[in-house]
Amino acid sequence: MGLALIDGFDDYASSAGGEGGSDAVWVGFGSPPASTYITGLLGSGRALNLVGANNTGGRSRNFAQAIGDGAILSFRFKASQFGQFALFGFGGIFAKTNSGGQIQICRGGFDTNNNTVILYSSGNLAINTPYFIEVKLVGKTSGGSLELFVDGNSWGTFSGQTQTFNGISSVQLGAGQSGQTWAYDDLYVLNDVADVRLGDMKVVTLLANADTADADWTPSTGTDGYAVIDDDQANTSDYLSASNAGDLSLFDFANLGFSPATVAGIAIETLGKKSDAGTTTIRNVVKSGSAIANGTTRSVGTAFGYQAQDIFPTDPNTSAAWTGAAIDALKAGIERVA
Ligand SMILES: [Ca+2]
Ligand SMILES: [Ca+2]
Ligand SMILES: [Ca+2]
Repeated sequence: MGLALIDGFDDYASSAGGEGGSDAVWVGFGSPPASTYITGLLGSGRALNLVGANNTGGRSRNFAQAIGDGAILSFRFKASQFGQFALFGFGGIFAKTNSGGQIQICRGGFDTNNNTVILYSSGNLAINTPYFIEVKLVGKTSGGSLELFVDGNSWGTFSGQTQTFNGISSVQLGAGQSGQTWAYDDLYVLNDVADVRLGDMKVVTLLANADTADADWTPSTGTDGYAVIDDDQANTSDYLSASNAGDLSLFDFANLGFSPATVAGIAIETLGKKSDAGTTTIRNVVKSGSAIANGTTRSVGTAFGYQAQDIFPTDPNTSAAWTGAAIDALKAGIERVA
């Protein structure tokens, strides 16, 4: 149970299709919308702003781990216009809207044709208005269930066959017709419908702002490690490198600047590559107090790519939920494992 994916869309490279851009993890299919970024839908950070190309195209992101039949998708959303176009997909359902802003959730593939509507929303979305949408899905060929929430209110339920297959492994985002812009922000997925819906949450991105005593990785320029990874928009023009197994660098990160009522978890995602033949594995590391938590050890390829996220739902120092103070004090970074 817990978080399977967090994406605040804040720190992708300015060129969505380049190294470090969001298109590397939100992979286009069909006639995919163009990925651009706008100011975050709560007024800070960034949001993914998809510019429609074709209603049968979208962008898809897989979860790091399979999450079984039941999950909850949550995200903030704003559209410039509605029509009979694909809004989001989740497992084997997809949602479209009519021109009045009603959400219609279908069983079938990510397009607008020849699919069975299984849920008509009880309310209508308005254009140019941010909403927080939650979709609680048991995705099965029989015995499934579906509930749609908008701004915390139930907008409809369905029980029965929700999908043409069992299981949920990815989420898709659409953008409607050419010229329409559909923006997404603060997206997260809970991997079990038994999880309590977290509701309207904000994803905050913190950047490294100081080195620590653990400083084995070498900056490509200058002497401060943090200074090559503190990019507000990810870039690969400067970077850290490590040659030896066991090399570890941990960094201080900027403070939140506010006191969160609750913290559902933190995620670390690394953009990296190797420059030589042979096995190269790395892992993300979080240090809280004197407690260390390691992410999954993963191989890196020869082209810059994002590693799958490591999500730490609890503070390793307390085994309880993170507090704002603990996040402000944490150190995090990267270890070369082999
Ligand atoms: Ca954001
Ligand atoms: Ca950099
Ligand atoms: Ca800090």
